[in-house]
Order: sequence, then C-alpha cells, then structure tokens
Amino acid sequence: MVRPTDSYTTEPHRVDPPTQGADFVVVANRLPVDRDTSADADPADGPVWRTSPGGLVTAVMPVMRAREGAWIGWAGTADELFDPFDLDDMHLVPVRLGTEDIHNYYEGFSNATLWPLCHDVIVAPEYHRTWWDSYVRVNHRFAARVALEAARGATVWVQDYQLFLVPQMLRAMRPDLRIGFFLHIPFPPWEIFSQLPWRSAILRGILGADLVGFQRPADAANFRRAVRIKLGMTTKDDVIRIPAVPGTDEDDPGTPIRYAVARHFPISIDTADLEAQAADPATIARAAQIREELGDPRILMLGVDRMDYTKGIRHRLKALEELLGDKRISNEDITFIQIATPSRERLDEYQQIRTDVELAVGRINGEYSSLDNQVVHYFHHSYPREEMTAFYLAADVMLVTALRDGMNLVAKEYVACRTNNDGVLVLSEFAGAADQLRQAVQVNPHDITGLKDAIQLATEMPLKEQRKRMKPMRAKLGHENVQAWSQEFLDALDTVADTQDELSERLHDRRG
Ligand code: ADQ
Repeated sequence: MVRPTDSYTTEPHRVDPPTQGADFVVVANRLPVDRDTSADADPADGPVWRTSPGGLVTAVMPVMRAREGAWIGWAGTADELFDPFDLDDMHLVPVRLGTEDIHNYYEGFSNATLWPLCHDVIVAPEYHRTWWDSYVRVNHRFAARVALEAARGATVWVQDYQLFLVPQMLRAMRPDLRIGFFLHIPFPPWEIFSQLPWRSAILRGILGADLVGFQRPADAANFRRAVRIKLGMTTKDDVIRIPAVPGTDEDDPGTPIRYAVARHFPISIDTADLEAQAADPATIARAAQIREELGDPRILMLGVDRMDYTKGIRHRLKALEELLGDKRISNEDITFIQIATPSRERLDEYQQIRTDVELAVGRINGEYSSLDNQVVHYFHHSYPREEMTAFYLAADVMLVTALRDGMNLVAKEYVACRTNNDGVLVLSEFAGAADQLRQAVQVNPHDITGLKDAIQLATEMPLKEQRKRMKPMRAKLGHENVQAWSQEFLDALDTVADTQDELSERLHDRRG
C-alpha cells in the first residue's frame, strides 16, 4: 500500500504506568541545564551541569520547582546518554540525540522548516522528507520516555514546536494522562501553514493534547481555523470537537468524541525576582558603573536578543544609522549596546544574519564613533542574569523590533527592572508582548521611517511621559507573571479534562 505523504506510522504500543512515577512532567526539547565541559570540571566527578539561559527555561523553571516534577529533555550534547539526575529540586531525565538526529530533527525540521514557517516565512522554510522522518522518530522517542516516567493519571506539559507530535503519540501509549501543549512561537495563518507537506499530521499530533496554549489570540484562532479547514473538525469559541479515532465519521453517533480547548495563555516573567534583583544595591552600583565606563552617555539604548533573523536587529541598526546620518540624533549623545546571544550557528541563515549585523555595526562605528564615544557596543555572548539586570537598569531606551516573535520576554524583563518607572520601551507590534505592554512606543519594524520616528521620540521623551507609560506596564506585570501563567494553564488543563460534558454542551450550544 502506498502511504500518503501527510501521515506517519510508528509502532503502536500501550505502556503500563510505572509503579513510582512523577505526578507532573514537563517535556521540552532541552533540559534546563547545559553540561559544563570547562577545564576545571573533573571528569572523574561525572558530568557537571549548569543552568542554561533561554525563554522557555526562564518561564518554566519556577513551576518545576514548585511542583517537584520531572523534566524530560535533551542534554545538549550529541550521542551521549546520561542517567537521570536531580538538580535544584528538579528530577531531570535526559533523552539521547545522535549526530544525525541533531542534523535532521533539530537543526533541520525544527529550526529550518518549522521555525521560519511559524515566523512569517522571513526566510524560506526547507522541506525535506529525511528531516520529517527523523522528526517523527525523535518525537516518538520523547513520547516513549514520558510514558515510562509519568505516574498513572499524571499531568504532562509538552513544550513547543520541536515536539508537535508528542501529545498524540503519548495519548496512544498512555490514555490515562492529562496532556497539555504550549506553543512558545507564533502559529501561522492557514495560507502559510498549508505549505507544509505534513500539515495534517502536525495538526493531529497537537490535538492529542486536552489543552493547547498559544501566546496570542490570533495564534489560537489560526490553529482552530487550520483544524477546521484541513481536518474538517467543528469548533465553537475555543472548543474543538475531536473524533477519538482519526478518520472516522464525526457524525456517526457511535464514534467516541473528545473535546480539546485551544486558546491563548500569554507567557510572562518572574516579575518579583527581577524587581528584587533590580533593587539590589549591587545591581544599582553595577548599572551606574556600566554607564560610567561608557563615558556617561546622555542616552543609553539597549538591544538584547538571540542572534536570529526574526528579531529585527538589522532593521534597528538601519534606523539608527539613518538617524545619525540625518543628524536627528547626535553621535555625541547616543550610545547603543547590542547584546546578541549566539544561536543556531551551524545554519546558513544564522551565519548570514551575524555577518549582516557585524557589518552594520562596523559601518556605523566607522562612520560615527569618535575617541570619546563609540556609538555601538556589540557583544556576541551571553551574560549572567545579574549582569543582564544591570544592563536593563542602565538603559534609558530599550529596542525590541522583532519582525515576528511569539512573546519576547526581553521586553517584559526591561519593564520589570524599571523600578523608578522611568525608561522607554520601543516595542514591535509583531511581538506577542505588544498585547500586554500597550503603553510601549509600538512600531512596525518594516517601516523604517516609522521606526526612526519612534526611536527619536523615545530618546526625547520627557520623564513625566516616561513614568505615565511605564507605571501601568509595571503594575500589569506585577500580577501577570510567570507563576500566574503556569497556574492558569494548569488549572485550565484540569478543567478541560474534568468537564468534557460541559464542553460538549458548549460546542452544541445546548444551553441557549
Ligand atoms: P526566545 O526567542 O529565546 O524565546 P525571548 O522571549 O526574548 O526569546 O527570551 C530570551 C531569554 O534569554 C530572555 O529571558 C533573555 O533575558 C535571555 N537572554 C537573551 N540574551 C541573553 C544574553 N546575552 N545573556 C543572558 N541571557 C540572555 C522563545 C520565543 C519567544 C518567547 C519565549 C518564551 O521565541 O517569543 O517569548 O520563547 O515563550
């Protein structure tokens, strides 16, 4: 029999719950740690681990600690399988990825197919069947590992686009589990998503979850529309009616039906922790020192991003360069720090963005820097959290100009650190954070003229106006923090699992 492209087969198998499993399991591509292979780590002591940076980790770590669960993910090195271990109140269970898996599943299908597809096809997604086959295999490996770790009836929270197929695979292995899925990146409109040769399989994979969370209402709406168009399922508001056996006639009264919910749960930050760090005298002193070392610029602007083509770093440098060229801002007044964390460096597109950024930085400095003031300071490495907080505290203006971004935690971190309610956030309307941070100076980063105006406005904004905007944003993040985010998601997951009858009524609108 010829197998259609848009499907896959894996060994179907039921797995018995372990006698001693975890009641709460997070499964993500990466464990929240990196292996420390530096010279001072003695191999005789076994592997040494340190906490790794990144949006997902920042967001889920506090939840893991509070619930004492297990975290299943890749340890970040090729071809090595480590035993499960405990660190900082978390039980960590490594999943092995071989060199080929990393090439095909991770760098390939995850980061060169799905990532650009979900970010407005800023660069062209590549579709390769070998990458897809590897994606299916690796998702199955993750699902099988969860099936062995999760206690009977446990809650499993699957994270992000690398694991789209895990919810459905896991449901087949362990129908007793409560499964939530959260997508950290945007879900594209059907007109773009429909390019994907494996679009039905991906939609069905996600729909194995009881609750599917997105960053923005538009992402959830895009997903529900794709489900209606491609899978022919019925939706009402955020409820989706799913025939339990794929391919069966939904209207056959004998077909078991289940209901899933797909809606937005905008992720946030550990606001109290950041505020406390920003109020620490050591951080305040470090922020003052940063400014002093830069020669006390009148305006210090900051950009903090992974080095990624979605972040709009080129656009902001272009706007800055033109503003300097037009003499609308003076090179005597302005210093711009761009921190760009190395990211996915083996992919061509990422080497290209790095080259472009570095050329632009060199050009601007060559043209506009003097012995007294280097206009752009560019750092291509990551910093400890305390140092990041000091940068946020030191900066008068924060530039977040993403061309498309699920949320953008940097924007929220900057706001949380502005304990004096001063400072200006320039924020792309294409970042999810724009839904919550309404008082930011919002921009369309493709519109360079508009971006220049926004940057100029930010550099000239009176203190009173700065405070008027910053205060409500800080207040909002005070309660819309990452703890509330996870609580809301997990409460909603319980509700979906516990109230299938009510959801059925909602969908058929029997109440009215
Ligand atoms: P990312 O694309 O990685 O996350 P972002 O939300 O900005 O983007 O998170 C980056 C995190 O890394 C922030 O906490 C930031 O402080 C930290 N960071 C960045 N550069 C750093 C550096 N040089 N040194 C130390 N720390 C650094 C993905 C999605 C986002 C979504 C998050 C969370 O792409 O849209 O907001 O997941 O859901």
